[in-house]
Amino acid sequence: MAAEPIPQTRYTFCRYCPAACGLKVTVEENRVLTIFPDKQNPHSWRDFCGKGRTAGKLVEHPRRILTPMRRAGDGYVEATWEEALADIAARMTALVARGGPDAVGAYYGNPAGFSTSNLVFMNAWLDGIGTQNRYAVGSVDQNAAHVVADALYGSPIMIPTSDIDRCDYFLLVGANPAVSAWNWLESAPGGWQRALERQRAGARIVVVDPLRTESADRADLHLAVRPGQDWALLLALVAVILGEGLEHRGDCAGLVTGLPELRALVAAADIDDLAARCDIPAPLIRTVARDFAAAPAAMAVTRTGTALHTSGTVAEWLGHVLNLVTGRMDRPGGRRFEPGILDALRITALAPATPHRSRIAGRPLVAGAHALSELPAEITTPGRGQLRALVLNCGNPVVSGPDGAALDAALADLELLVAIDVVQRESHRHAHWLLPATHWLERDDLLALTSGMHDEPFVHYGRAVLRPPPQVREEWRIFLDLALAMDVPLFGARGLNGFVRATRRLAARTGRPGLAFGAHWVDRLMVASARRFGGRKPRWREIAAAPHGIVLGPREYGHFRKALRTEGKRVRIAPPEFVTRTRELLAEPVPAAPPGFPFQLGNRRRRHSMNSWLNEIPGLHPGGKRNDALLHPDDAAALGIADGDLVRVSSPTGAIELRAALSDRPRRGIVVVDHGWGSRVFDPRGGAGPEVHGANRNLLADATVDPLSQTAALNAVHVAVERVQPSR
Ligand SMILES: Nc1nc2c(c(=O)[nH]1)N[C@H]1C(S)=C(S)[C@@H](COP(=O)(O)OP(=O)(O)OC[C@H]3O[C@@H](n4cnc5c(=O)[nH]c(N)nc54)[C@H](O)[C@@H]3O)O[C@H]1N2
Ligand SMILES: Nc1nc2c(c(=O)[nH]1)N[C@H]1C(S)=C(S)[C@@H](COP(=O)(O)OP(=O)(O)OC[C@H]3O[C@@H](n4cnc5c(=O)[nH]c(N)nc54)[C@H](O)[C@@H]3O)O[C@H]1N2
Ligand code: SF4
Ligand SMILES: [Mo]
Repeated sequence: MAAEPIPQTRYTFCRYCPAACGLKVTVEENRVLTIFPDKQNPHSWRDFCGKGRTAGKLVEHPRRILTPMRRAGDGYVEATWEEALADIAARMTALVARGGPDAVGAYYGNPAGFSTSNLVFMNAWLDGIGTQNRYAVGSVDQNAAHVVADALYGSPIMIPTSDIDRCDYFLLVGANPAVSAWNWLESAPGGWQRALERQRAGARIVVVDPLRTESADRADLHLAVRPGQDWALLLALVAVILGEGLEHRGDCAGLVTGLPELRALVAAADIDDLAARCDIPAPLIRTVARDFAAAPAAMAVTRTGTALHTSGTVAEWLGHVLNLVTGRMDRPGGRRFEPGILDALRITALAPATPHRSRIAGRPLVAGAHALSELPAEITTPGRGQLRALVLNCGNPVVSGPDGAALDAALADLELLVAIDVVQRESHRHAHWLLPATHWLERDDLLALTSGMHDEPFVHYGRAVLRPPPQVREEWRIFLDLALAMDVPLFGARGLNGFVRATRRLAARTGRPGLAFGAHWVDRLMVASARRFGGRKPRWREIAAAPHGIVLGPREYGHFRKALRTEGKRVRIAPPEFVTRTRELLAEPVPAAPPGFPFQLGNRRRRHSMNSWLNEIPGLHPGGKRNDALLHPDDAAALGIADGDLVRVSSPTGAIELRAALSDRPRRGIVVVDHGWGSRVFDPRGGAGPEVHGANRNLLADATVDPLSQTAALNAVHVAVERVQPSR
């Protein structure tokens, strides 16, 4: 009689969002039975959500790509890896021979950031080719934070973390942590619950958002700012603090340079004018400024709501300035610098990107990549350097980025489009090749390069809990194989390819696959260069043997100053380009709505969506798999729109149709549409029609960017709203 299969319990961490929640997974015959939070995880035990709970459903997605698939007419046929790699390598090599290295490029999306091996090997391959056609999700997300960190602190990745448990005053600007968890370029597991605990102990929470969000519901004060005008609010707060002498004398004298330039800027600003711009009464701004400055511990936190605007970098900068002038950097309850297990600042500085300006727009790289909004023109405009072959690595930019229609048309124009993904989504519809990627439940990932984003010194080697389907491969392996097949030197370093081949031969001869060069080598190298904690270096063996991860020590203060990569280790508080741009904003009126487009398009996330994916997963969004147009009842009444009516939301760039939902949560004059919906999921294996839920609000956004960070102004779109038909 065959033995009954026995469920096994395994531990790992979720890689959907930076919270990196520890998971307890029960597995039977290589299938997930249950996923629960890992209460033994010393770092993340407080957090968990339905996305992590249902992760097994994406693994078993009925439309999952399970083998390489080659386009054949309107459909796809299965192919072997040998065929895929040979064809892609030959075509890319020919394109490079014809048009130079920039003929081949890549866009990488958000999930790539949760896999160190993916990013390391993708860059090794791109460096081998020598292409500058690199595009990243940062230009629809976090570029403002990189640009500000680089200018103020001397490294684009020197991003502060939130010291939540000691904070007395939270100023949350353009963030909705009740839904999105406390993360952007930082992560504080259970961050929102921890902030609420502080509130119960007397701390105050102020939420700045044009929408009364779930976070605003719990706040002591909600400021319904005019969208895109956070910079004016933050500048006014700084002006009050400096004007009334409420600044932290020690830090203003000893930690920063450029204070006279900052003072000159705020002296030129008029609080009443700024108040009118952000539409928050001046007396209220003064109160917030005084309370913030007087709180024993406080932090200002800025996020995507402020960043996705043409003024995003200025707002992000002024958020840092507010913390700096009130002495909140590197003090309990403020914003700390967490060095992480590796000196990532030094590692990135060792391998700086070659300075490069984009061919058409002439803009520099930000954190090693060009802006997504430039991609369509770089594909369609002839000339040397024209992009002809593109890899989409964990991305869905047609839905997550601006002007998806233009990008979709450009992708159709490529000679070669390769998508590495779990399923075929909207952006992959013109792909010549679909390459099957592992789900994170099927791969090992070391939280290494991003460990400084966590709010305490933490390391976790997340193990695969499932064996991947036989033809599914990890991204690092795909990039390594492509580099070998194209015969381009990995990392741009001569000699490495020969070494890799030699290790592969050795592995084959000895029957020990671990001897072949791969991601686990890089993981070990990283641990070998780890910092000391409590006088001791963490060792590979102990990290590899710790299923719940290891908190390496207490939260420490004092690393911020040491980590600065500026002259004299002083923060450059008033970079001239930020000051100049602020003066420009001060000289301009609040951007007026173009005729015919009186509304501003707001944006939201939902607890159970992850940007443009997971919406189709069964069991998530029981309330309805679609996004609505959220309108204030007074605005709706003026337009003759009732709850549930079908409405058309249009801009000069595009139009979408969806249902109206009336609510007093948005401020008047905005219509809020959740992003990430309206992405088709195709069925390349089964050939069934696409599945789609909701509408893609980013079709309404054009290629306008914040000039300082090149971030798409996705939250600054002006639109019209009209009723299409009465509700049934
Ligand atoms: N209007 C508006 N637009 C926004 C935002 C907003 O707030 N408002 N937010 C922006 C932000 S913050 C972000 S981060 C971007 C996201 O932009 P993107 O990263 O381009 O898009 P995602 O929707 O995250 O798509 C991720 C893709 O990766 C695939 N994937 C998931 N896991 C893996 C894996 O392990 N390997 C591989 N190879 N593929 C995988 C998914 O199936 C999906 O197709 O969207 C931005 N767009
Ligand atoms: N459930 C879930 N969690 C996620 C994600 C997800 O897709 N789903 N994505 C993850 C990712 S990639 C990221 S980067 C983080 C993002 O984390 P957050 O930045 O906190 O993201 P949101 O929840 O979109 O909150 C942004 C808020 O900004 C507001 N806003 C819009 N325009 C303006 C404005 O002009 N000024 C101000 N002050 N506010 C404005 C919106 O109304 C919204 O409430 O979340 C992560 N966590
Ligand atoms: S998606 Fe949910 S379970 Fe996964 S890391 Fe984020 S908060 Fe945790
Ligand atoms: Mo993001």
